[in-house]
Amino acid sequence: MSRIPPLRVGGLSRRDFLKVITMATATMGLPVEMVDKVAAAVKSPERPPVIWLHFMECTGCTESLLRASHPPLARLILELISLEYHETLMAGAGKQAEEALQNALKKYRGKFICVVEGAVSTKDGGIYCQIGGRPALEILKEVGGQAGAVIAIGTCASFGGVQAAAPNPTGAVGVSQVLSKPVINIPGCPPNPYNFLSTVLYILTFGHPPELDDLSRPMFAYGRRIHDQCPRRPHFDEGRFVESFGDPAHQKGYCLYKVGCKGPVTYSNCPVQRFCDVGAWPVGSGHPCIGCTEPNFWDRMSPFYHHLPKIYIPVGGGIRAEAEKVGRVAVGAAAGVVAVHAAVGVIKKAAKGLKGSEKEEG
Ligand code: FSX
Ligand code: SF4
Ligand code: F3S
Repeated sequence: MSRIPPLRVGGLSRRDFLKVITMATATMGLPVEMVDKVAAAVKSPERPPVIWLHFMECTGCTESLLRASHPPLARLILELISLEYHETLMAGAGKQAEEALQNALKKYRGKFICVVEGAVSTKDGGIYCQIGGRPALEILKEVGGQAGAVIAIGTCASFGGVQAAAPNPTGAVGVSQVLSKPVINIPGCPPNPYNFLSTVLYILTFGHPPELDDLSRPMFAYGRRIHDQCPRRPHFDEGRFVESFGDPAHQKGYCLYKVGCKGPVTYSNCPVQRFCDVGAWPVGSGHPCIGCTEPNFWDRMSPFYHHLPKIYIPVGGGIRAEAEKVGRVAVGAAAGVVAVHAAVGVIKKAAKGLKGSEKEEG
């Protein structure tokens, strides 16, 4: 950042700007010294064009990004990218919207980021999810196929989500099961907006995506189990469990394992990267984690209020190896990290050639 700091950055007060950037830098697991570098990437006029597709979902992913209770985060995301098409946010509708999509495809072919929200129906030619009379399956192939990089936001787009729960009547799948190119997954139902923002910021700052796990999720956000970061963990280790909701143990904030917590087999940063301004997250609010960042969680993690059969309550502390096996069951294709790096490199280069933004600096 400059020595004489501007009062406003990209429409945000300098205070709000720094707050969001510092949080995003911490989310990436980077030291505080990197805040300057990340801030410089945000202030750069290179804004990657984004085409944002909506398929089978509840729109909670967009809602969690843009919720009114935290406007600086939403504003920064909208400043950071050049949103060319987004059905929830755009003013145009019908033919006008279709035109906007086609124009953006022509203008930014191979250079835009395709963000997908929602699962894709594949059964019977994908007819169970259509937009403007076209199956989502066809739209995804057309748009995703021309994108420089693809990000699946939310568990629906990453792994199919609730739509893919048994018996999955529409043949719903995640984006990576349709496209034959790498996809970065940001799961969660809904995902934490900072995980999305930090992923985009990481790409803009370093010119390549962050390290990904075997399910193509950024390691900085999904590299550790809920259970290993949970403030209730000392109760688990000491065998202090909630037996039923509302009992004295629940009121004392004991471990929720026996009432169904899937934290031992769920990989996410929820305990440290909480939601909303009040720092809420399921376990912190007294509800078991239902494993919403994991593939097929509607089937694998339910019944939600029963503990996982393969995990034992430890005698003498520690989690048994069985939990590790259950937690790392990979479902669906994991994208190759090298290929993702290459694809995003194209975006970074392309963004350099794009017209600068109108960000305020004064
Ligand atoms: Fe899915 Fe997004 Fe769950 Fe909803 O739109 S990840 S249903 S909370 O939010 O796609
Ligand atoms: Fe926390 Fe759940 Fe693990 Fe208990 S089982 S320590 S509540 S993550
Ligand atoms: Fe989802 Fe569990 Fe986090 S339910 S929001 S992964 S605590």
